[in-house]
Amino acid sequence: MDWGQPPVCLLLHKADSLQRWQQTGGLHLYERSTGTALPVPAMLVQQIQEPISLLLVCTKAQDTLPALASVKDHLNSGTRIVLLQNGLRVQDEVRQQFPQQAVYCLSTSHGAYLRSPFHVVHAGQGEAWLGNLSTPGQEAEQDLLTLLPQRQMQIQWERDIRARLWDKFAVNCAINALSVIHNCRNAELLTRPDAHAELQALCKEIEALLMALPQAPTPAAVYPRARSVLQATAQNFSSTLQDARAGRDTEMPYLNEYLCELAQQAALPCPRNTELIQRFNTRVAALRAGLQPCP
Ligand code: KPL
Repeated sequence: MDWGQPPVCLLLHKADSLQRWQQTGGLHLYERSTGTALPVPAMLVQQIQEPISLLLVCTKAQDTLPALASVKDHLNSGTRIVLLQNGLRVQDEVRQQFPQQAVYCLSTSHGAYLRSPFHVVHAGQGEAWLGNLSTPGQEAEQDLLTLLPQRQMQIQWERDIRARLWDKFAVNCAINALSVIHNCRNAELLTRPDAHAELQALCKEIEALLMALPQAPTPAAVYPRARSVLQATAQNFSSTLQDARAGRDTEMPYLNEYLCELAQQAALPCPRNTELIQRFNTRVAALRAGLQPCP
């Protein structure tokens, strides 16, 4: 991927991460059989001197608010914040806590995993949608699109980004925890008969919940969406499996746990999701006990 023109700076929190970045020579991206070095500059958050005009927040959902708090003195009313997290919950929290800034979401189903720190494998061509969360219904903001890798990631403008977030949320609720329980690549949720049967039943419950939840838009059929994402990212390990294997916190409080919270608020039963969360927790504990390396 050739990132191209705009001046980009990676903001890091820890001095040892910056040192590793310098030793690694920046980001290394592997696509098919090609490796590309992207030697973008990096600095520690404490070293920022100038106001930030465009902030891409590429953290996990649970790290988003602390990451924003760490740079808040460098944001002004002209700063645009682009969020790349799974789920829906943290996006609303950011919008509420940063009313001065325009908040955008980039929702993507591209598959990617870290081979080692700062070495990223692009493991599946997905979709990418960008939209303004603060002011829904906006026409395409071309200047923002040109600052992002629009062509390389095939980013399309979305006037109703909230609907896309719900759509992706449903797909992540169907795939991510299940891939941890079966400890498998995305494709295997379609090819292993036991996993596939569970996927279908789970999709059915997620779809029924989305239909019944007052705040959710009418869902597209969840199983066909999940299947096409799994096919497109067949060789990928879901982000939740990567986190679980590496002993990191996962985004489950923002995925199936959040879905169950919404269901409970609306007095809707969600037995499959509840059981999934229990099995997921057992599996994560087992993975932690035997700490397996990153795929
Ligand atoms: O979003 C993903 C993730 O892993 O979090 C998918 C689309 C499932 C790709 O693995």
